[in-house]
Amino acid sequence: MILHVDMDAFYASIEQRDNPALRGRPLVVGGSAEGRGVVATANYEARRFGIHSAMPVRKALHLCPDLTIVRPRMDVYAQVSKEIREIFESFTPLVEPLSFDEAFLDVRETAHLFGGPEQIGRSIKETIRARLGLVASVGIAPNKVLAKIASDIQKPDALVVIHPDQIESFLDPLPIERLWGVGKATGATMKRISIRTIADLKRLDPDSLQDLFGNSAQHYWELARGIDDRAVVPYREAKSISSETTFPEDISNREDLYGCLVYLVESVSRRLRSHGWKGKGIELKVRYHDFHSITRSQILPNPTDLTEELLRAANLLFHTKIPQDNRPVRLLGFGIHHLRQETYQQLSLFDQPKLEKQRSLDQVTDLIANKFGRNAIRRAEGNRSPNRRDR
Ligand code: DCP
Ligand code: MG
Repeated sequence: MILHVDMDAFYASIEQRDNPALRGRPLVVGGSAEGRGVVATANYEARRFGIHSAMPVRKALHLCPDLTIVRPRMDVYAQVSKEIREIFESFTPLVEPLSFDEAFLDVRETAHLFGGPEQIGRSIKETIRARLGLVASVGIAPNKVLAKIASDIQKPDALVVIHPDQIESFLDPLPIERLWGVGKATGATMKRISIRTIADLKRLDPDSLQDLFGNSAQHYWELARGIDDRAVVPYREAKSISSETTFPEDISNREDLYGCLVYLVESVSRRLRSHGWKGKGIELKVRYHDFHSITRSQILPNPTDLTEELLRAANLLFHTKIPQDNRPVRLLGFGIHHLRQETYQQLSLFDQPKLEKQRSLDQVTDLIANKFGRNAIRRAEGNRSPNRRDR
């Protein structure tokens, strides 16, 4: 399970904590009313007047003449942010901060140590309250998108759990604005064609989605079903390199598909070397004709930048973790994450000569490819890729 933790009225709650005279009254943290200051956040008392983030302070005062306006103290908020992150990290090393006041936590490996995901959620809330005098909302769900929606839906002071068998009944009735990443413009587009709830969105078939949303079609198809397989990536390991191909025509033959994978691995590992990075995590993504996608990942014992090693790992993932059926595939992707700049070599003496040979081979092929182009030199089992998107 993934947790999403988000502090309630973050800046405003800190101001009220530090100044008891402000408690129980409508308050915003923001710029000056004389200038063109905007509201950074409003406490829940002020929200009752319709005041919200990004509203001009002048307008907020108009809505609530009694409003207290406090200037931000960013250094204090940064310190609190650091303290909540330490609390998160006492429950799992896999913490991905999204902003000052929110983070995803992957607790799949550590939940059993603390009495399960729900108990972790409660303990985090209690620890934040006891140590920092602040209130957090927690969403717990099988993935990031759902956890993010869950933490928001009953704010403030909420703890919302979505179990796998509740995903559909939870999502279906929600207004589409609840979907993470659906902004005002997309929301308005959807409403024009009578898509108001997530259930409405789910009824659109892939072709209509493609017509309406182009490149984002896949994204919305998955969102509407609560599908999201992105990993929680701790901040310091956030760097990644990947490359993916959408084929001009779907590929059903597994050998052809493997050829494309070899191509992708070669180009990703070349880019890895050009940055002087090594990577430890590899990820394979397959999207089928009907928009279903699967990703399979693996952590290698040691970080590497050798094409041969990455290829071997990708080969194994491909042949053991991807169904070897003939379902037509529309997109294939390969990525490397957990990157770091490696200045020393950590090799067993035993492997050294073989690895040195691989390194020389990579150096020579990189030189040739840089000079004469990508297709001048490639592995025999690799395909040329007609259409590639790099990230
Ligand atoms: N913030 C800002 N400008 C915005 C939005 C937010 O400066 N347009 C700042 C102030 C918030 C903090 O970021 O306190 C966290 O943002 P949230 O969206 O989580 O809002 P709050 O924590 O204030 O309220 P909520 O209880 O809805 O999470
Ligand atoms: Mg918040």
